[in-house]
Amino acid sequence: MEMTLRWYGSKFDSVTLEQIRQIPGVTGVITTLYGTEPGEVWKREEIRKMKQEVEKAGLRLSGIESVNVHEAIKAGLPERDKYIENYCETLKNLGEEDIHFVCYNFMPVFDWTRTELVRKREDGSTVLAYNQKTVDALKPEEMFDSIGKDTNGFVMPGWEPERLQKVKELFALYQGMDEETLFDNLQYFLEKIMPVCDRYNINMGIHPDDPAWSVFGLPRIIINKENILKVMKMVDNPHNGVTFCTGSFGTNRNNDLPDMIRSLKGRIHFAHIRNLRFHSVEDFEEAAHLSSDGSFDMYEIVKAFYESGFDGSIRPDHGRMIWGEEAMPGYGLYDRALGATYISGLWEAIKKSETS
Ligand code: CS2
Ligand code: MN
Repeated sequence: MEMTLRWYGSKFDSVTLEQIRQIPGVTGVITTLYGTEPGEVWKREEIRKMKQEVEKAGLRLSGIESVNVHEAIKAGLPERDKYIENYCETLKNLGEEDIHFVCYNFMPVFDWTRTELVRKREDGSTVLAYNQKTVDALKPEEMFDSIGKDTNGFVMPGWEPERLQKVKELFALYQGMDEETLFDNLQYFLEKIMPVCDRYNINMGIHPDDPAWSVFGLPRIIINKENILKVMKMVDNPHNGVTFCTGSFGTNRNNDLPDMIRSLKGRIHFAHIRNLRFHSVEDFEEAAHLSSDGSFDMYEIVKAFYESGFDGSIRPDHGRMIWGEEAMPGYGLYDRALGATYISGLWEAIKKSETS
């Protein structure tokens, strides 16, 4: 297991590599080439520059989150082949620069969805939160406004303003699409990229849909145990793996997280660990990582990773905003650093009790 932090690059992140390096136990970062559009080929020189910057700070570039999948691939449009070719070219360039892990998602139109980015908690900290009734009362384009206004001036990945202009067009692509078709489109994509992954030893990790159910009537498939196992089987290659995000799969209270982690043994290449506090099944907020602050048993979750021999990277997912920090919502330094050391502590304790 390697402990990492997500880093948005020196142009976009308020957190520096020097700060990340001082978090005990954190040895790597997960990053991406911000500013590239889905469908674009990543150039080797740019990948190399990014990697050198990270390594110069004494950290490892542990993987990419994300190489985004072009909407034509998800929607199965005729031009998808061109974009899949570009995706393969990007994977090849990453492989040649000795980068062997890539996270992506297969959610139509939207990445993660929250209704509040600064919900105030009783201790004065603020967190991202979700309320289904609020979503039900919104039009998709209004979602961009509500996400856009609370971001502390940061552009939220997945909610770039360019997407707003296209939101209606994008919705039209998925009109009437059922889940089976989305599975087929994912299978088509995976089958085409696996030879490159085999050749360059690249592990792909699909990120679950967040929240793990359909929003605004769009089809969503990476939502539960049955569906994720189906994806593993339909392209049965260890390079076809999962980014197991506890906060995303965990939005659905029927998902038994430790059981899912165990059932995906050998196929989880990356872990996002975060805790949620539920007020009802339709209203939750992102808590501190500790079990005592939310609704998940973090000890059981980390134990399931440990016992299934997980050897990929872990990153503490979203944290609270605390101590007056100004950063991208969910991605401040302080609470994620607390999360990283807490998860490392659980890991150490589990490891020692297993071997004693
Ligand atoms: C992340 C996702 O910030 C987050 O919630 O977990 O945006 C994640 O990076 C993407 O869905 C993966 O492609
Ligand atoms: Mn996640």
